Amino acid sequence: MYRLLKQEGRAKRGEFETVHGTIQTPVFMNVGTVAAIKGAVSTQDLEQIKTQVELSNTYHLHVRPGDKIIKQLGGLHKFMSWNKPILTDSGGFQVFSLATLRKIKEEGVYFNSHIDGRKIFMGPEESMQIQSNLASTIAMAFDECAPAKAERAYVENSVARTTRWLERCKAEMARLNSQEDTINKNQLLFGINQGAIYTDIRIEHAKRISELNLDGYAVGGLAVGESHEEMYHVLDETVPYLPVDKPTYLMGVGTPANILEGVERGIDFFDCVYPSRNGRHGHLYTNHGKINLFNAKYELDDRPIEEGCDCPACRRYTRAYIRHLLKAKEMLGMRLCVLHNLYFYNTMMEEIRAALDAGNFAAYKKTKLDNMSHPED
Ligand code: PRF
Ligand code: ZN
Repeated sequence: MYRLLKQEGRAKRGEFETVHGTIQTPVFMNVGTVAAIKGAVSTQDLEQIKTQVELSNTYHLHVRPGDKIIKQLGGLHKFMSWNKPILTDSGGFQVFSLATLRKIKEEGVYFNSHIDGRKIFMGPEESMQIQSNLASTIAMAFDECAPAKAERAYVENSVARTTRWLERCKAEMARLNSQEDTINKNQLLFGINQGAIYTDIRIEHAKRISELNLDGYAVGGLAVGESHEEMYHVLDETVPYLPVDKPTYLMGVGTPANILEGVERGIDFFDCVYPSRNGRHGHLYTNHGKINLFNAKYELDDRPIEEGCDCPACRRYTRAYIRHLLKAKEMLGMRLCVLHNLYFYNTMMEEIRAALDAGNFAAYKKTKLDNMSHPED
């Protein structure tokens, strides 16, 4: 159940109640593709860095260790010891970005596993069955994410098929949720809007999927090579056609600036690998822009990554020390950097919610963007 608590322009402040707890939105989901946050971050850590939702992937967990094994072990929550909400992506996007020798048919996608090359078939029903075995809080519909530069005729066909797949996902999810041996009989389903940068296709599709009365709606197919301006334009045109009383999710986005622009355009949920990936490379987010700890100027810097930051890295350690850990390839270096970056994102979302509550999101956004574009030194 989604409650729209407040609106400022199109920006939404909401609350999404699930069987695994209530999610305050806007929210940034922390990515744990294979049921692990990269950078040796544990679920105990997640509890200390204000993580509300963990995100895992259907495709990866199906390939290894196998969703049937996770089901036998009581589902993903129990398996990874995380009792708050989990969203699983459907496999659609990962099949298109990772798998080889792909063949898309009406029934689904034939491809080879990126781990051992074995032949796999995944269609809407298979994706729902795997996600039901994983027993995530929110399952994503099985979609095709067409390349940003795809031709109009290709996108029209692809979106029409994605709509038919969505209807099959909805029917299969209803069937699975009513079965005796299903772990999470309240599993939720989010539909995914596609259409590349063709706004008329996007709008038609948004209207069409809104009629299906799903639990939430994602905007997919963005941040796949188009410009930021094109992405913002698609959101400006499309989000108004998604139900305002349901959560909206911008998949795989993005930088702090992308998130602020997304919130302004009515997005509730975000996810991205940037904070964890950048952290593993020593690139750290601060309120004065990104810093690279490998830079020699931090060799004798005895300040925390960010003055005033309450994350596990900044509470105890200096830039000089974390830089040393990174250079010595000590795992602790990466870990502290990832913890800081996720804490930075999660804290920014908290600030966004507070600004929306107070009715000053526009001012908050401007200040945050100004600060981030002015380096400290
Ligand atoms: N579809 C799915 N997952 C996704 C995307 C999509 O289009 C994207 C696009 N940025 C990221 N993750 N199912
Ligand atoms: Zn910090």
